[in-house]
Amino acid sequence: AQVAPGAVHVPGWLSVDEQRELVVACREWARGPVPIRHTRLPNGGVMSVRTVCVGWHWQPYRYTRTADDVNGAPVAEFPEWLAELGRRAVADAYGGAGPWRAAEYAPDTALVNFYDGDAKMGMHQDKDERSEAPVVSLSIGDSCVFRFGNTEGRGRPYTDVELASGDLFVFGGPSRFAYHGVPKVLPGTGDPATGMPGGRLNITLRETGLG
Ligand code: MD5
Ligand code: FE
Repeated sequence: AQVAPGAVHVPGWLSVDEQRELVVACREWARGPVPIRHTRLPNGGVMSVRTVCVGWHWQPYRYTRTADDVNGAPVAEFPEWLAELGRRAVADAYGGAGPWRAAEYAPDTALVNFYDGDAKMGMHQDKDERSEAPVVSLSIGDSCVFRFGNTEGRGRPYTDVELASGDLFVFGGPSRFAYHGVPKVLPGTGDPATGMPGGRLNITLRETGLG
């Protein structure tokens, strides 16, 4: 369903098997070479979600190849199968008619966010990428309330959408730079068969636009 121009929600896009494989991959990335951690913000705050990056390391508010703010290690390589999954996501969400051609989608970073029952993400824009390419978002585990806003500011108007395990969301075109956040996770709503015993996993694929 189109939530706004370029913003498409595809419920139940991932099979339980695909979700389980992604959980295994994310669990491996969470161990290293850069361990998953709560990101520290320059203003002294600490994010409630835990994040591990693949391909490029996001630190507020830039991308680097090494995790200078964690252990200095180079981040894990971005696998080709994940780029292929991203192209399939763009193709299925836009059906050949959206703001981006799936064959030309070449994500080079994934941000893996783990939310426990109390974690939230405040309203923000993703603008550290030097690319207009869409962001592909995959949700696994507990459902959440996802707040999709506007490009002007953190306030109204916004639309609250429930994102459940297996859901795909693609943000492209005019929606790419909209404010958005996760005001709450809904504990106990996941399917243990995915390998997530509790909490929510979100994987976002992006093009950094960096060489
Ligand atoms: C999440 N993650 O559920 C979300 C999914 C993040 C983040 O927000 O920055 O790690 S990605 C949602 C997103 C990305 C790019 C644009 C828009 C939404 N949007 O225009 O609404 O953990
Ligand atoms: Fe974001």
